Amino acid sequence: IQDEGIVRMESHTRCIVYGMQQRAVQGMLDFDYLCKRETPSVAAMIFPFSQNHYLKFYWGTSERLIPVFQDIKEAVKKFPDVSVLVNFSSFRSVFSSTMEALACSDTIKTHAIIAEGVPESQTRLIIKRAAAKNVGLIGPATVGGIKPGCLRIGNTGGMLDNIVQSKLYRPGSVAYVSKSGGMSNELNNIISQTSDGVFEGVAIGGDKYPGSTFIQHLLRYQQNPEVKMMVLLGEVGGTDEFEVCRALQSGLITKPLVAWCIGTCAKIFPFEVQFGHAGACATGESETAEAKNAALAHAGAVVPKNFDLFGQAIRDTYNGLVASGALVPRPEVPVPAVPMDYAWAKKLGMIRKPANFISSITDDRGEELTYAGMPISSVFENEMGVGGVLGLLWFKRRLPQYATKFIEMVLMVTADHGPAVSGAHNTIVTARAGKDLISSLVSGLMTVGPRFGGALDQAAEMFTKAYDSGMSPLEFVNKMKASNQLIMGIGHRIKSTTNPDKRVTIIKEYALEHFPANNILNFALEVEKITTKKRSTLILNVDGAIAVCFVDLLRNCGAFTQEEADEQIADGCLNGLFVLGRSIGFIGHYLDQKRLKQPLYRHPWDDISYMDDSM
Ligand code: Q5B
Repeated sequence: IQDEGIVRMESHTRCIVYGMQQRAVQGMLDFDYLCKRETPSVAAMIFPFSQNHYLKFYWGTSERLIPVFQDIKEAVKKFPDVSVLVNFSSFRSVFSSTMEALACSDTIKTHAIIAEGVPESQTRLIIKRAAAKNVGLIGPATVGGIKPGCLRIGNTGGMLDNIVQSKLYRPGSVAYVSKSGGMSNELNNIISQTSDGVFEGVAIGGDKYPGSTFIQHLLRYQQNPEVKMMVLLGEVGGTDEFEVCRALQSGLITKPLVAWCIGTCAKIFPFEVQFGHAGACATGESETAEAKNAALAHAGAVVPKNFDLFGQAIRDTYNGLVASGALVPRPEVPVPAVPMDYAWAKKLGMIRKPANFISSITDDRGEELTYAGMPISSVFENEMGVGGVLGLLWFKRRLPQYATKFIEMVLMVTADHGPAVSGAHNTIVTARAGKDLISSLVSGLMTVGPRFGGALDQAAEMFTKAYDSGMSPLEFVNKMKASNQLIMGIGHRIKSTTNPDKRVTIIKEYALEHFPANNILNFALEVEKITTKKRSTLILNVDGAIAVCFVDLLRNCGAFTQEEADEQIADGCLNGLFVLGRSIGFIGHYLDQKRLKQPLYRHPWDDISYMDDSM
């Protein structure tokens, strides 16, 4: 047995991380920073599914860029100092990525393979190829390993506060090897409480064919003068512990070894139990935890009666070494400050900061999207329709049914008014110029303004102000004329008293029948009587009718105070109704033009009057 090809984690050891494991990489860098490493242990990452790019990570409180390569060959070439590959590929792809890395690199000396469930046949091929190249393996099915002051492989050691609690930011005198990655965390904790701490720990992984064995790591520890005692945590299944027994008996291992094999409870079952790890199943008496514990004790390891006494056994062994002078406890160093991620600190309620953004209408953070506090499923259960949703999102109110129906009617009557109106025309011309749906839609919407479709807000304001001031409709018309102002919501290019706008009739009649009050509408209808006497086209148009009815609705539906209703109008919600409704038509025109395969539009010369105003 020789230790060639097994990982050597030094304070200058650098890794390449295979896989888009940003949390793990950040965890490794945080560990480096806690240990006061001079350089980040992660040199680069590999992610075959994206182009080469950089990712930003914290280095303490500042930030560093780590390159991400698509191709492992390129990364290896760029970083010849890297000696460890931490491979997070899934069990499906880890074989090919490991083989590729073994083939393309002579500088990577250790592979940590994290994936669980790697087919045994593939693991054995990896082991064979790695041995031929004198490359050490940790895993598969492992978290990796940790060496305080030097290197943390992947997520070994858990959260940062756990690393601090287990004093993994500085080396101790105890080195361990464990099968289980999860239990290696427990060992970090136990060893930190019962000795001067962990010097190094490796979890070889729970598969039947681990890439490295207990004895390989124990022999490394045996040869390292800084390791004063060793800990082995095996488990039921496999026979690797017997190699350790032989090394103890032959004198290859002379340092104190505290050992335990987990799985003694297997005897309670009347059949062979397969525990969580693929390799954790005794296929014969010698593979039981009892048999291996007895053999280890017989060979000279310190083996407690049960796992509860494992910590005590480590403590007694450690104290004995200290008492004999064989071990001088490592000096304590000040506990380093742990830079805490903002998101984590906020979750723990430790920090606060004023938000740059406030939003009060929707929330998608929980299990279910909410509209003004109402879960989306309730929106459907209550059959709220588009009108109800608009009420929730625009006004944060659950409006009565007659109101939500009215909103839907508004969207329906404003949906389109033919291809000749300004907005539809623009949409069509834009579509025919080869632009996309959104550009064509936006081009149409840009025409919505005081003359076309965008008169609702001002119409509502003018009629409401006049009504609230107590002036008569005639006084209002005269006042507007005297100040040379057009009355918004009055007048239409083609509709008139003789060619009435059916849309206005629909809106008006619904409001008169269903709304609790129609003060502003009635005022506007009186104004219309006066203006149409001047000119038959000066009717209450669709913008005006919707606007005045909406003021009546918001003021009288019971969901708002008058101040709240007026504030909603002043904020410009009414033009929003036209924009929303007419978007349906503009999109229709865009799709129609595409369907009809219409060519580029060019306005005919004979429809343009060319004038020379210099004469
Ligand atoms: N006069 C709409 O004008 C239009 C007057 C007025 C007092 C008024 C005009 C206007 C206010 C804005 C408004 C929404 C530009 C219209 C819509 C959606 C649409 C569109 C569609 C759809 C029409 C002739 C004479 C002049 C003017 C006087 C005109 N308006 N007096 N108050 N409001 N209205 N916009 O026909 O003495 O002869 O000089 O700006 O509410 O956009 O279908 O097309 O669904 O897509 O070009 O329905 O009324 O009339 O400007 O030549 O004026 O009437 O002072 O008097 P016209 P003009 P005089 S709905």
